[in-house]
Amino acid sequence: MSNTSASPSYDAVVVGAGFAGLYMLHKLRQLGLRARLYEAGDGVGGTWFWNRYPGARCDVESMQYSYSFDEALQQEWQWSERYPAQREILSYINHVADRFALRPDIQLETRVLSADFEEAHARWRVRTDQGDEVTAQFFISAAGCLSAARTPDMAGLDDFAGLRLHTSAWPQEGVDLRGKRVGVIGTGSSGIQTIPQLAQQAGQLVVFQRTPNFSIPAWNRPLPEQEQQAWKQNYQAHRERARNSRSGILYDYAQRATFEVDEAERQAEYERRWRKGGANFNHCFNDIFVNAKSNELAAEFVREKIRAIVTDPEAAERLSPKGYALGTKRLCVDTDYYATFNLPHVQLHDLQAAPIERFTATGLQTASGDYALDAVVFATGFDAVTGAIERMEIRGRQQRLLKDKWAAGPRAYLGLMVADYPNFFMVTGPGSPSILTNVIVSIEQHVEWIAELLAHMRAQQQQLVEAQTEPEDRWVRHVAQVAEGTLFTTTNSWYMGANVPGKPRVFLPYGGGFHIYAALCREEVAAGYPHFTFSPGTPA
Ligand code: N01
Repeated sequence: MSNTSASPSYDAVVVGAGFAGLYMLHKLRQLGLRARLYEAGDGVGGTWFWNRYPGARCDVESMQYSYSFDEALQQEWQWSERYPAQREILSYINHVADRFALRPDIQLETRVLSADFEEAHARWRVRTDQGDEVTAQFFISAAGCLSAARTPDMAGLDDFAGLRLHTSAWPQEGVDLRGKRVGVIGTGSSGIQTIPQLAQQAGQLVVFQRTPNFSIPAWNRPLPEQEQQAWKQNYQAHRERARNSRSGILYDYAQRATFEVDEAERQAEYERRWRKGGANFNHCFNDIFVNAKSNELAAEFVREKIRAIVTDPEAAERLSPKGYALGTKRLCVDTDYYATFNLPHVQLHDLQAAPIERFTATGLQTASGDYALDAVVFATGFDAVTGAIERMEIRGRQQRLLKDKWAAGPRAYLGLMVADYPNFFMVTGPGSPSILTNVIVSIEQHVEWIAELLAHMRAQQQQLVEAQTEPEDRWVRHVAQVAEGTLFTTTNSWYMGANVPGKPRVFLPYGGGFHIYAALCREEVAAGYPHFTFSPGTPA
């Protein structure tokens, strides 16, 4: 075992300079801890640094998609639109990095390769792709839920001589696709946002769709100063109400079930939600995620909208999702998505009818014909939630690789800590509400919970903390049981790990609601952390 004294040492190493990592760093510094944050990109921003594809925009409204921890910050920042564009969010997060003077502790263009818990010293040894080797008491992953991008294995891909792009690794300098023949593979949130924008540039656009998705219009618009000011006057109260909700977002959560109202009232409610726009549609009735019949009515309403928008009935049918419940693949929010298929230079190719056979130097071949393409855009998603954590070689007690411990699915207590991985924390880890919520609300709750635990350890003169195995097992079972009571488990989605070949089919987030989860975390603290083991020094 190597000698710890030879390596630079920190109190904490944090991975990732997105919303989670930056706030974690800020809190660590407030505790007086020496921290090093490693970030693979050459700038801060995480998701919003990488996903620069045309049309990238958040589907949580601007006034809610921001930090709440600093009153002056939330009062001073001005948003320009109802839903923030990628560029504006990236400016905001850069502003935060400067405002709280975080940059000196951030090392960019550095990817963490491994972290080993060395039992003899009770410290983590962290190695990076830039040759750094440091030790730290605490190792904290803020690597993101949707940061390990996926490009599917496709025959002949390396033969393709045209431009190959991924929505989550869009070139910073932009790409000129004017007049080009462009193919897009994938119709999830990223594809649905970028397709209308690419259609404005491309000479010809072919959309390769495997599974159609449900999408609700954003009705994005400028955000008037007056509206912002009105919101800001009650900012803390709005934030508090959001934290007391299931998604951490101020949606209009229905109190009624679908069949408690008659057909006319139901349709009126769907229509009202459609006109309001956004993912609020998911909450039109309170049984939509648990009752297949209720869900089907809402789904059929959206299909009717698609049929009304798309003028070619055959294309409308192919764009209409069937065979899975609305919202069980993440509901998309768009600007002009379905209408884009009315444009004469936009073509929809149904991969279920004719799969891609192979790429060639000049395009790709499908079972029903060939396409000549100058550029291909992969909007094919991520190895979600666990991907970025598992891509690091994290070894806990007995040098056990976390990926091996998670071979049958991730295991973590409250999604925060893993038994046998002392002093290792995850922000928005598997088994926490994370991706089912306004992720910034979840991030703040996790970071504050971790910081409180570290302060507790200091007060109690404890050096090590780890989750116990039995509570972890119980939590993993509970997360699965909550999911089993919903329609989510009936669909092949990235929530279920189903988009990555060989990934265990496990519902990754905790679906019981942010408010309930946060209360459980508070109970753990109030009871004196009964499901964790503390130790004052290095183990024998
Ligand atoms: O990825 P996805 P995404 N051949 O996994 C298809 C967040 N986000 O980047 O459904 C052909 O949803 C795949 O098809 P199928 C948000 O949480 C938020 O779009 O597996 N097609 C699917 O259509 C979102 O849910 C925002 O059959 C293949 C697509 O690629 C999450 O990120 C914006 C294929 C992947 O869709 C991920 O969204 C953007 C193959 N071999 C993203 N493999 C907002 O805030 C995959 N596909 C608005």
